[in-house]
Amino acid sequence: MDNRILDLINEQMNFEYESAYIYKAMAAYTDDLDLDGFTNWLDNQSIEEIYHGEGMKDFLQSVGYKPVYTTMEAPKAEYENVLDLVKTAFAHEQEVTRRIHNIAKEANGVDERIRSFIQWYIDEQVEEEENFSKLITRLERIGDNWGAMYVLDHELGLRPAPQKPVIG
Ligand code: OFO
Repeated sequence: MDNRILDLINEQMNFEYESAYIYKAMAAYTDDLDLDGFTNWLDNQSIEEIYHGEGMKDFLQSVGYKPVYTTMEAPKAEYENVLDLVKTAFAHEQEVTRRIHNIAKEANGVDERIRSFIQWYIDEQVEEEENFSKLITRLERIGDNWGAMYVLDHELGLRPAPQKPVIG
């Protein structure tokens, strides 16, 4: 297998774990505002990111590549408000998408096993971006209306803990 592309997957594995860390810090911010639904949603998003990282770790190990764990930056702890937080999360997901597409581009025509493996992540990113993009729209409509905010918060509190997906 092409080690240069496996290195990119290793890098992305670390970025997925870093995403989990970022969402934990975001959950700490919303918990501080007593928005329990947002906190639940972000905590579950963090678990999902761990699973994304695990999928890459499992793949690397299955092809005999020993994963390397790198240093993570301390995540941002403060935001202007919840809309600012969700916009930051959306921008983060766009960056994840860019990196995943880059792996696919590098693997294309070079290693079909890697190209096929990464397809799951390409599809997943469509949903990831859509989730945050919809939240931005809803929060922009809500504005300073805390009654409407609590309706959304209640809804986000219903997100169940994710199951480990079958990847690749
Ligand atoms: Fe793993 O999709 Fe978000 O970061």
